Amino acid sequence: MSSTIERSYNEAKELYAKHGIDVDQALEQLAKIKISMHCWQGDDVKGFLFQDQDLTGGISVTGNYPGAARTPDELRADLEKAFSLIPGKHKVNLHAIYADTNEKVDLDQLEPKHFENWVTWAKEQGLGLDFNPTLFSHEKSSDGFTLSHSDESIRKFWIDHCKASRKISAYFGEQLGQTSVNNVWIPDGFKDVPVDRLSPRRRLKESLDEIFAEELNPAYHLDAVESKLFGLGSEAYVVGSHEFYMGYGLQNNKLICLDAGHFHPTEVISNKLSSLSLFAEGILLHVSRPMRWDSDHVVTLDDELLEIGKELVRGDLLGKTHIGLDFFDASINRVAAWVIGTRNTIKALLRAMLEPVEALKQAELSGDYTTRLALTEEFKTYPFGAIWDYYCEKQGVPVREQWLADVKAYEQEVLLKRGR
Ligand code: RNT
Ligand code: ZN
Repeated sequence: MSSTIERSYNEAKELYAKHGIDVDQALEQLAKIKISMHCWQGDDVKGFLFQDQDLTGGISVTGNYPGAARTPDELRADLEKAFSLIPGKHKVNLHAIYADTNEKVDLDQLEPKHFENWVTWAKEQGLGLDFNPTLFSHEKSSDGFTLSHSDESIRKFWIDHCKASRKISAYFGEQLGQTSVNNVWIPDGFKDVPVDRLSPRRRLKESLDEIFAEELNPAYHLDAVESKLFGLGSEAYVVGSHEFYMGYGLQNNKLICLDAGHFHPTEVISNKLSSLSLFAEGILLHVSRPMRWDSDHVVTLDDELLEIGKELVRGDLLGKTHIGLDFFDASINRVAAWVIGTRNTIKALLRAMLEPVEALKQAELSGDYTTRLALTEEFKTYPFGAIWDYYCEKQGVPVREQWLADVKAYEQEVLLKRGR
C-alpha cells in the first residue's frame, strides 16, 4: 500500500467518521456487491452463432474502433483484462448468441453443453454468470415480431428458445453455486400506429406463461422481464411496454428489469426503485446512458447514476436488486468502455454509502430542509476520491487513471493485431 494513499485515506476516514460514517464497513459491504458486466460491449452485440447477421431488433451500435472480439477466446481474454482493472468480484452477462460451440445449432436447440466453456472459465475466474435469450438478429425475427408473433410456428420457435435459455441459466446457477438471472427482452413492436394494440400483448402474455410454466429452483435461477418504450422501427408501439411487464412481473413473481434508456427522455429509473421495491419480487437493473434516445452510451458518473446508487443504499434495496450493465459503444476502446462504465457504477454505490443517511433522513423528517440541502451539497466535495483510491489499491487494481496505460498496452499487443 502506498503511504500517500494510506495517509489520504485515514484523513478522509476521520472526516466521514465525524458524521458517524464507518468507511471500513462501507468498503466491506461494497466488496460484496456483484455487478453483472455485459459481454456484448466486447463485440458490438454480434455473438458467435450467426456472425454474418446484422444487428436488428431496433438497437444499434455505432463506431468502428478496431479490435472487437471475434471468438469466445478473444472475448474472454478481453473480459479478463477488463476485470483485472475493476475492483471486486463480479458476474458476466451472456446472451444466447454467445454460445461457444462448433456445432451448427439454432436458438431453439441450445443446451447447457453449448456454454460449458463459459462455465469452466467462470469457475477459474471466480465469476458468476447471467443469461439472456436472444430474440433479435435472426431470420425468424426479421419482421420485428417474436413472442407476440401472429404466426404460431414462429411464436413457438421463440417460446422454445426462451425455455432453452432458462435451462442454461439454471445450469449456470447450479454449476457456479450462485443465482443466475435470465432476462427476457423482445423487440416486438410497430413503426406506425397500430389498430390492434391488445392482441399482440395477449399473445406475449400467453407465450410468457408457457415459457415460465416449469418451476426452477430460485436459488440458482431467476426470471426477469425487460420493458421498453420505443426502438428504432418500433417508435409507435412496443408490445412489451412498462405497464405490460409491471403487470406481468407483479402477478407472476418475476424480477422486473428497468433499463435506464427505456423510458421517456425526462423520466428516470432512480425514481421508480422505491415504488417497485414495495411490490416486486426483485429488481434487475440495466444501467445504461441514453443520449437523446436509447443510445446505450457508456455510463458516466452523472446525476442519474449517483441517484441510482443513493436510492439503492438509502432504501436498503441492494438485497433485492441485481445490477446489470447495458451499453455498447464501438467508437472507443471496448475494454476501456467496460472499465469506465463498471468502475463508475461501483463508484456511485460507494458515494452513496459515504453519506450521512440517518442525519439526512432525520433532517427531512423534522422539516429541516435547510440542513438537508446544506449537508447534501457539502458532501459532494467530501474527499470521496481518497476512499475510492484506497479501495482500488486494497483490491489490487490500478489506482485512478493508471488503468488506462494497461488498456493502451493491451490495445497495442492484442487488439490491433486482430483483423477486422
Ligand atoms: C434493448 C435492451 C436489451 C439489449 C440487450 C443486448 O433495448 O436494452 O437489454 O440491449 O439484450
Ligand atoms: Zn437493456
